[in-house]
Amino acid sequence: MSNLMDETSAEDIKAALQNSNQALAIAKVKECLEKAKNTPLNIAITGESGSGKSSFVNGFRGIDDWEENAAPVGCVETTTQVTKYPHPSYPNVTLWDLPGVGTMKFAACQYLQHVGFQKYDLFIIISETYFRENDVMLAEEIQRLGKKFYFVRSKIDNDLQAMKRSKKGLSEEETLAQIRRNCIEGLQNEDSTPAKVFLVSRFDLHLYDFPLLQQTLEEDLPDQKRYALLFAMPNISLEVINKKKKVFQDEISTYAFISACGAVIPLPGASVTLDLTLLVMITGLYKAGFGLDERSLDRLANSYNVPLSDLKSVLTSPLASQNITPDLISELLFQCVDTAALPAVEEGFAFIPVIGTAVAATPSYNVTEKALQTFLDMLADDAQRVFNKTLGLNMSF
Ligand SMILES: Nc1nc2c(ncn2[C@@H]2O[C@H](COP(=O)(O)OP(=O)(O)OP(=O)(O)O)[C@@H](O)[C@H]2O)c(=O)[nH]1
Ligand SMILES: [Mg+2]
Repeated sequence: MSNLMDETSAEDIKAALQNSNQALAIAKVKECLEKAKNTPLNIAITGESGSGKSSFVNGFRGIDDWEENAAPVGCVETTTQVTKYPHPSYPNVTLWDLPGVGTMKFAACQYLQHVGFQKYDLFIIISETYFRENDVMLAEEIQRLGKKFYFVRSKIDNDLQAMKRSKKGLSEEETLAQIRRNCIEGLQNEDSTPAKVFLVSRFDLHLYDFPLLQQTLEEDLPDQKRYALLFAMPNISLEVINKKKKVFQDEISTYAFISACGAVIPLPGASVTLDLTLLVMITGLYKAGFGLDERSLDRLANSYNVPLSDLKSVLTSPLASQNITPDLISELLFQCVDTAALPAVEEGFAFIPVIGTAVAATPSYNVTEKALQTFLDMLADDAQRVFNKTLGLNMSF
């Protein structure tokens, strides 16, 4: 079954089908997908005043510092409040902008109680120079409380600029290695294993260690939260786009199953019945997941300072460039699936009591599966084009 479905749910669905209770099976599948979509992920961002916490919160959510819902950046007055910033497209993913431990005049354990450490899945500790005693104590306390932490060294673009100006003759790689070494040495004590430090520029998230940070967080999170993170991530690499595609791909059979079970709408001119509204919904999920909806494209254009019209000019799929409606979906269905070649009568899938074999034999299932695969390919290709356009690359597909 789907990536997003736990074993207990899969068993419940099987049992419902074995009892010929299709309505219950569909309700269960929908419930699972809903649960996966709403899995909360809470990321706490902490660090000294001015280290770039709010900028990181914005960059991570793929929004510009000057947007309406942005965390205020470059403020003279440091906030002592914990502030919540939900992701604009995936509000189940929240970044929490915390005051720095140094600004609170608390010991690490009191600080963590004060900011309500229980609600966070992980902590990111940011510094624009090197990590201080406060940061190390905070990390130890986070670990003692059974949570994970990650050190981020911010404003790497500034360091690289400064190195160029200094005429010391260090290459970019040598400069990065030196910064990394300095940070790690500062964090080391006799009995600790070497810390990992991720070098990041808020303005170039696709460069340096941000992709590695994203991958590390993903690997450390349990399944449901991993998917929540993946979809909230800006498309900072082709790999991220491919990972999103893979998760959607693994769900196709589940969606096709629901569509075939809930096959109430005859597709005009064809011998199959489909749940077209469901296809509209799923294709909408793909579009939003790849950041191809109007709001996400607009945010991307703002963040990278590129004209929105340039980004839109590379979209080739009508699913990306137009509103997704039942009419558009059925039009595309006729283009991508040979519906006329399908048998006129559907087999009753309730008689075969196992998911997969039960429904996979029906034309509705086959049409939905083929259609979703084609729609997914179209949208993933457009996401790649937009990514390449954004970075000013000239890769051909
Ligand atoms: N060049 C560069 N500047 C950055 C980067 N990240 C943040 N800044 C700048 O650093 C300054 C402080 O950034 P903020 O994000 O406001 O820092 P903060 O940690 O939230 O600050 P407080 O809320 O005051 O504690 C702003 O002028 C940002 O534009 C970065 O990666 N590169
Ligand atoms: Mg701030």
